[in-house]
Amino acid sequence: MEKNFKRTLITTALPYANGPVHIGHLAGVYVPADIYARYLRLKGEDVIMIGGSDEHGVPITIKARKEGVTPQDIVDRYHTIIKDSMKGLGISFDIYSRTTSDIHNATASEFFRRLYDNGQFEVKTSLQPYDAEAGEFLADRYVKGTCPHCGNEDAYGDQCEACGSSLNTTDLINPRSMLTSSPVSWKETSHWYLPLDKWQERLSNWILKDHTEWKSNVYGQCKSWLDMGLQPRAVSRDLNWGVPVPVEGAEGKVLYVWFDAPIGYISNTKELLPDTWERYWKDPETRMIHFIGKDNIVFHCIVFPAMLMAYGDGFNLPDNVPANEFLNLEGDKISTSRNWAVWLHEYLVDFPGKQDVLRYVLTANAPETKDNDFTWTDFQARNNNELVAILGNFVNRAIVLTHKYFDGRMPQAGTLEPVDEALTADIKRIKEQLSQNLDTFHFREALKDAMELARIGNKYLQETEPWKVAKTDMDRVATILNLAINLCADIAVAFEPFMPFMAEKLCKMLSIDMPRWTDLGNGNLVAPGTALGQPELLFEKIDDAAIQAQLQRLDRIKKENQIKNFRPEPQAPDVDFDTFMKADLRVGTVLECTKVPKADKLLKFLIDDGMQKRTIVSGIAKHYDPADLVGKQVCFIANLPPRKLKGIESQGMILSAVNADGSLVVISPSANVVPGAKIS
Ligand code: B3M
Ligand code: ZN
Repeated sequence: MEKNFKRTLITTALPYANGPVHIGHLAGVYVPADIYARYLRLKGEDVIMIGGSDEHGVPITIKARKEGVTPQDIVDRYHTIIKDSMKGLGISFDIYSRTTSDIHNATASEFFRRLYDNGQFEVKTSLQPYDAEAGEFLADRYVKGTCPHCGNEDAYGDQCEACGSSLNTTDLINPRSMLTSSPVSWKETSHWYLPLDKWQERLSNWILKDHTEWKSNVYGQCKSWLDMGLQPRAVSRDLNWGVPVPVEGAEGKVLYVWFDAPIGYISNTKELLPDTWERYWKDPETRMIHFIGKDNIVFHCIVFPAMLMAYGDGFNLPDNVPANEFLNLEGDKISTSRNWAVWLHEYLVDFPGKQDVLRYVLTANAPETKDNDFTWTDFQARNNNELVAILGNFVNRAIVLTHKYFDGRMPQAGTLEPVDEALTADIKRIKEQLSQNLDTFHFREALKDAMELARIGNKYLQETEPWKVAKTDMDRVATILNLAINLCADIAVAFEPFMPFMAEKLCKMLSIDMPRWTDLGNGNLVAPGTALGQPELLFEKIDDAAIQAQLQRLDRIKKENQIKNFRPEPQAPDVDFDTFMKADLRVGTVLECTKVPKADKLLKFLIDDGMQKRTIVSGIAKHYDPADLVGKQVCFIANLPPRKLKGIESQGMILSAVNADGSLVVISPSANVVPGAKIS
């Protein structure tokens, strides 16, 4: 059902202020939301985009405890980093606030209280993990114990990070408190529950019948929740960090972070527009769009709408929730705790002035329908082969040629035929497709459409060859460059939602203000006679060294993680002493060491074993430069039957240790010994 709306409220998931934001957050939420907001603004629509930091919840208290600081210290630190870096990337929030603000506290508190007063909650009592020594209840993440599946002794109450299984605290063997390490006891506690089951039917009708147009990943997840049957959900916790439960006798209890966080959208709107905020939340002619990642779907499509229904008072429900899937990094899941991420604030330092490149690459690889992968080589290729070679190239040619033939002034189109209607028609067609893709949240496709404008520009100049025509027909050259420069202006406006920095620079070069969306393709965005600025490059090549530096950083992190997470292999079955003693282990000195041709793993050693020169082939070529091993002493098994490897007879085996990252380290005696010394 197409409805006409007067205004749009865009909300963006509030990132937890327990770490900086990374490319996964950006590709999933902030870049698409910003594209959409900027597009609507260019169309002259009434739109606000709301953001802020989610500053409550257990992960923040854990981080604070680890660092020996207060939760407020943690959120102050990351709120600032997040806010500044988002601004640096040009994410155009109308407000970026935080859930520790007074206005949020008051709003969330009032929200809960109204539901409480109207009998919208159920109270339930249950046994919860408790640390008797500390006198505190324990969140799942504060309980550690042995995983019943893999035996890892450091599994958390909600998940075992060793085997990946998700757990309940009750599953853990010998659960202990992370506060005091004392064994967990269980204590009764009461909490308020929002009976989602009560809203099941309304939610079902609203989503499954009225919103069949939602993205299939979102619709599908909602359907499976609804099909399973909704259950009451606790909206309070025993914790000392959060919005206090505003009810007498609720000391030590706070609102569950997922109850207060979405109310943050309301408090932030109030903070932005103290007098008119209700227009954006309650007027049926306002539509609300939630930009989120896939792990937040149930909270935004089921829990928060149920909260709004329970509150009443005419709050709108979201019109759409275009949630994205996840972005991986170099084939692995992005993870804050494992530092497997490209952090926005670091990117801005490593690649100054290249905000648009990241925005472009993240949009081109946006995980809109399935998980997608970010790789540094793709980043480089898209910059060099698309932004530089297609987009930058076209704009540069058009402006340089105008300087050459018309002294940098926008020419009046010539009077003679042909007028190149095909190009004009193409631009109109692309604009339509682009608008439609933006309207339906297909931003990857939309970006391709915008890029198509640069492609047809290049093709046009290639085909019309104004540099040749200039010898005979300046009237025609005027037509060509008039069209080309106008196309540059079309490009500025078409790309503004995606690459606002480039778009602004381009407008400056064209000496125009940013055109409106309606004017895209109208053929007179730059008035004849306008003095263009000097042509500047819009993009520059990214060299291999910059990419290598990023890959090396990731390599280092991977190694660090492997060492941190290393668990030795279980011990092998016993071997009897006599059998073991049969192995003749010796020390020898490396006389020569060379690569084995056509075998990338093998090194050929010539070893002085005290009696003779012995050849041994060893599979450690990936881990050593052969020259570095010459003169070293190594340990080897002397009495293995000879074996042929790549045609070379190997007389023994060199001993190496296998490190956490799979690398091999040759075993040497701690001081030099005579070649041939026995190891016993
Ligand atoms: N902070 C979870 C997340 O960052 C949560 C979103 C809140 S949106 C109201 O994934
Ligand atoms: Zn496990």
